Amino acid sequence: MERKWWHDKVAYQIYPKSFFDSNGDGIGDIPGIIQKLDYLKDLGVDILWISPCYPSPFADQGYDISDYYDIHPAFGTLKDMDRLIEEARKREMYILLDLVVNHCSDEHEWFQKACADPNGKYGNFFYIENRKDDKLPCNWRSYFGGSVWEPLPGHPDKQYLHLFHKKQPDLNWENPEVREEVYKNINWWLDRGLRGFRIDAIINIKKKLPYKDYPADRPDGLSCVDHMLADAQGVGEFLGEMRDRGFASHEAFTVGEVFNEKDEELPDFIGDNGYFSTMFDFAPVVFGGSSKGWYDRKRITPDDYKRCCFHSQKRIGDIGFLSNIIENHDEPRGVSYYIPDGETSLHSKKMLAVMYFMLKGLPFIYQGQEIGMENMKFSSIDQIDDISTIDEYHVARNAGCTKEEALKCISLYSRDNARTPMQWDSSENAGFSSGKPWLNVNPNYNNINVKKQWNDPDSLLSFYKELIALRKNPLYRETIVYGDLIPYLEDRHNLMAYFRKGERTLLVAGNFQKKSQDIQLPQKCQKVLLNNYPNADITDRVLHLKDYQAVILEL
Ligand code: TEU
Ligand code: CA
Repeated sequence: MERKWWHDKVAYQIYPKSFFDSNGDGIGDIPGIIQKLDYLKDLGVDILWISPCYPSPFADQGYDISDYYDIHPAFGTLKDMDRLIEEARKREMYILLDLVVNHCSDEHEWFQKACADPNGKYGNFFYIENRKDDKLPCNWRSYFGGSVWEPLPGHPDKQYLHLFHKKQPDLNWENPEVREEVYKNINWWLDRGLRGFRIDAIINIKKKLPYKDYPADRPDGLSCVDHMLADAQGVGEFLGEMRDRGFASHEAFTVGEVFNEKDEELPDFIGDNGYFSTMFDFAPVVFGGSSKGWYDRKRITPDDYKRCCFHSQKRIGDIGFLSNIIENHDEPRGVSYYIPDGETSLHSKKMLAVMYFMLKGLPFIYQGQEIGMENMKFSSIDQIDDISTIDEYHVARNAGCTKEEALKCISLYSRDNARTPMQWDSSENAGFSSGKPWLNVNPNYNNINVKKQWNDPDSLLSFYKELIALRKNPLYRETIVYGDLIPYLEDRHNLMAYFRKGERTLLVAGNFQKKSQDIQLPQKCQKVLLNNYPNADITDRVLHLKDYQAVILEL
């Protein structure tokens, strides 16, 4: 694996709408991000991925873009974005934006023009089909529920394809003119000083054509898009072209949101000169998923979590560099999800942090994760904004769940868990906004906030700072960034332990339960590098781990 400038960095995801509101309208904004850059710098992060902040009707919270060359006025202006890029650069930080090009908004002028003249140039920017005796071209189910086909506005005889929401029509990547538009946009942003992109939902750009049905997997007679994607060949041609025509000239850093990739494709995706610099490891995220819906999902256990991480590490080997996460804006809070119910504590939160952060790869921190923000307690479906959660609620109800059962399962997985405003301090609205926040603040903000944790050496935030500092410590950087990952005592229940072996040998061990357990050390411990307890109890090479204790030892 070729070494890259970004391998030893730490990345951080900002969901701008919920990060920091500088003008009291209840919506986080770019000037708000600029005000918090020093906080992020002091935390130690280098690369900032900012979820979409382009003009958008917000049907899917900005993942429905109506202009790729501007900023939504609620977030600020292009000038603000230029200033953010510049202020970040001064602090040796790098900005990534979200590249959302599987689809645009139905309010984008391309789609408006396609509706005005479906047979003209822009009709071919989308997937538009004639309607024949009420039979749909295929039975694919959109990610947010219902058929992927929707009547084309103004043309009852035609319909268009949307794998996501009906306000997110899919762009026709088979049309070279569409691809040219995408590359033009990529270069336009890179010319402005942007360092790169997080690439949204990219596997979806290749459709299996001509349209055909797949086996129905729910009573609605529709079939999850995954079946079609598994069957579609040739996404690599588009991705290679995008790399060469879009990313290459500026050596942009890119992180792909890739699901469903095949093993043999990994070198093409993130090997040397891959389509992307890196991609997220979603193995723990998708674990337990059910084609029936969230209500049928299997909850991940600590042993499952460990196996997912180790499996990904083994699979990727030295091919490339994965990006590791415990949460993002599409997922529940990691501490509420990966730690069994009732066991969330400062110790267990720190343990989870150590476990994922020390894996080989690029660690991403999602806003609020560093202070241990938790899932929201939703008491009614009316408190939910997210379209995906609302759909899953109805899926659960239609499958026979009571209101309470449906609410319980969507509360566990809802994307809104991660989208509640960032908790800065204990003042009104958690210091996020002086106005009414667009989404309710989690009422636990008095206990969980940045201000409270910043000067507390025992806080989760201070612990994250230590973890980041360790990754950058010249004595350990080489081993933490490039050392091999070798699982230790892999089959031990509720223990996650692995070596990082490079210049030095480190042992990372976490007791993923309240009950203490002992492990035999293979070698003498030279030094305790990090510990979520004041002491590491080691006698005769036996390490005694307390309730959710995690340590990083140098052997
Ligand atoms: O997510 C892509 C994706 O595959 C989602 O369907 C994901 O599985 C879903 O959010 C689970 O509820 C990306 C973005 O991260 C997401 O926020 C967008 O909604 C989606 O693309 C469409 O742009
Ligand atoms: Ca604002």
